[in-house]
Amino acid sequence: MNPERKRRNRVQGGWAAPTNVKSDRNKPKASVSPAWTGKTVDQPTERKFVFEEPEEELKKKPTETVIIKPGVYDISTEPSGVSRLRYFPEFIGPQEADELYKRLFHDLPWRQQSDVKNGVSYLQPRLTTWYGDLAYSYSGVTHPASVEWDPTLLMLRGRLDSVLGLQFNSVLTNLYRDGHEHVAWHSDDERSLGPQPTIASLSFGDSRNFELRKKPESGQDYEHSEHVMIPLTHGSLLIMEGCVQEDWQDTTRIP
Ligand SMILES: O=C(O)CCC(=O)C(=O)O
Repeated sequence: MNPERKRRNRVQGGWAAPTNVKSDRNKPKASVSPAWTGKTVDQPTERKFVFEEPEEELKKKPTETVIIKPGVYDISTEPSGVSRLRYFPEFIGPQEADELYKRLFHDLPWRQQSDVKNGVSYLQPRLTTWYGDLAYSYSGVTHPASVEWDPTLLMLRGRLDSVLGLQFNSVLTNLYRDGHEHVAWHSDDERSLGPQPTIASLSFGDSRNFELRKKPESGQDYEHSEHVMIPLTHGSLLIMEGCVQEDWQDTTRIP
């Protein structure tokens, strides 16, 4: 294998106007059954409380949905509306993807930024660049506005705009240099991105796992929430739209 392909480079572009994914916010929501029931049993002389173990079904971790085929996937329809993924595993053919990978790897001004979490500053486990009309801030990192786009990114933006009919306004690129580099669980829900941003992720280099987990409803936890996994391949495109950033978190790790 070409040693450069061992590095995981991933280009993520951008944020557009809200999509026309239909919300079902006003539809009635099904009620949720309680997780366990305590049954009272009448006794002739006293009332006895009999505890029943929760049914095994309700305690089980929900299975993970794995997406590998091209298509449109509505991964949830509540609480805020439809959360939609669109996946194109071969958006860019392998030869062109090799060429684009090399150009992005060599031409972009990659930097390792510092995040701040709970008052402690640490180096991000990846390199990034940012292009956009506005500055972008998250976790104590600010990428200043940068309107002089790299030509390869500009070309890719044009292709996304024409295929998807959307006007992307910014791009955050991530370079994962080895299997230890990653992005931790988060949502791209910063106010500067506007409500229900559409995010297009283009990937180049080795495949890596992109995971989503549903934000739990009250009384539940992430361990028992729904999970979706997509092994993002060289040249693939993933679109996240509708309520994905509102109702889900994502992370990426090398398997
Ligand atoms: O590289 C990826 O696919 C995930 C990156 C990401 O979620 C982010 O930078 O916000």
